[in-house]
Amino acid sequence: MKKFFCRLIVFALATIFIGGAASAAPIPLRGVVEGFYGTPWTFDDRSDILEFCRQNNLNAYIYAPKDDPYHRDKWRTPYPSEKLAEMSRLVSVARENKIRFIFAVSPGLDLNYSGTKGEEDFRALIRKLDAMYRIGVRDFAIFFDDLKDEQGNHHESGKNQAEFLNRVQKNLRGRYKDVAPIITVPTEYFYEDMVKGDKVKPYTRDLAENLDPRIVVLYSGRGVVCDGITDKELAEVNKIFGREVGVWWNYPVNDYSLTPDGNRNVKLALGAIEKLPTEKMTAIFFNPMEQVQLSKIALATGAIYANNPAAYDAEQAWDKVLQEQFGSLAPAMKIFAEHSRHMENSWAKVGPPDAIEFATEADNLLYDMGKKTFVDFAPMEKRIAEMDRAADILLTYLPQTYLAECKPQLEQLKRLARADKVALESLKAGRLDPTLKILREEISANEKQAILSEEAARKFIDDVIKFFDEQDGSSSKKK
Ligand code: LTM
Repeated sequence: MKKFFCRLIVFALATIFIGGAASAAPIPLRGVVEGFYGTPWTFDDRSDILEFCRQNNLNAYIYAPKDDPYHRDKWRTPYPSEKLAEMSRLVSVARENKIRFIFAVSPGLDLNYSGTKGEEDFRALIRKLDAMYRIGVRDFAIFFDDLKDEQGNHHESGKNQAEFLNRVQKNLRGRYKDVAPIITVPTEYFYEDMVKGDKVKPYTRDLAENLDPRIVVLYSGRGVVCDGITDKELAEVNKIFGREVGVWWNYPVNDYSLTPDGNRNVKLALGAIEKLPTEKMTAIFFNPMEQVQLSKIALATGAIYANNPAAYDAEQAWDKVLQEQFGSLAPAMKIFAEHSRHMENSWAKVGPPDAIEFATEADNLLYDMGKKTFVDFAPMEKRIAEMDRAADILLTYLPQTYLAECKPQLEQLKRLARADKVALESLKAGRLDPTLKILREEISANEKQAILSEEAARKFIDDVIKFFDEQDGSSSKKK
């Protein structure tokens, strides 16, 4: 009997231990891809991020800034000596922090695949990678994303690209025994672009069929910027490529416009990473914002996710990270960040909804007003006052490095709080205060620099104006 109990305990402990250990398995390759459009990070930003990666148990960084001319537009041109020297220092910082420094080139805009020009281009690319090898880089990536023309077409052959990538990989790994398998992003890099109906499109099919199975493929989910990836979706793409693909995750990147006027970087993505696969994955890279300090909120939650996907709880991780990064300013920062998490336009949708409680309370309030039942204004009053106070606290006490990244957004938060207050007072008084429309215009004018809380604090202003407009409409009809 004693023996039986001993075995039972050993079995229970083993189950807990093995079960726990299995679910706690980190994604093997996990890190940051500096892959956004806009002003590339500086040497100091990158050094800071490499240290941040170590502190958060991320193990890789991909150098792929779209607007570094030597990465994409002028990919054939070697880095000038001072840039190379800077890169060399960066590679040392990565090594000191035990972070894999992955150097990427995006040659797809004008790469030749065959003939004399093809041969010259292959040599030019190898020269570029060799220069990086000499300064200590051992990981390389060749990206083919974003090559579509105005009509949404691309002219790449999947087979040509695969053969090109295979040749690069063979050349490098033939000469250097310490170079890791290369990483790529295809031209059709999101699921909805890989398939037509229930068929894999020819480009993706040919790429997948011909690509060396050791080459790591990254993709961005159902869309370019999308609302999560399920385990099933990931399995589907694994099947297409006949390997475990990795993820290039487009949050918190904010280099795309949220409004038709084309202004980028105006909304900050300050939420947690969420809705990503919980089962086995080979690699994940988070694409950040130009705003390096504020990117760390989402990146740190991404690190928690990548170190234990099965146990990840986005809201919990978000709270923890805000506390760690902002200390006594965390409560104010949480209010600000709550109004700036969701990114959505006609083709992009990602991030938890903004200020859910504010939005729900505002809707309920207007509903009750419409029904002419008892309305309790106090909770909303408190919420708006907190918003205003949070903006003041952050404008006063945030360190300059952070403030430089979010002053327009904090000032806009303050404008929203002021207008929301006038909106609420109007509801209380039963008539629209005309200053609300002036405040709304001021907010709209500033949306070229700063957008927040479109479906919560910002919407409340429109909804209240509409409420009174409708009332005026129905009372004039009655007359
Ligand atoms: O997502 C990928 C693979 N490529 C580009 C990124 O460089 C860009 O930052 C994001 C977000 O706009 N979209 C892309 O298509």
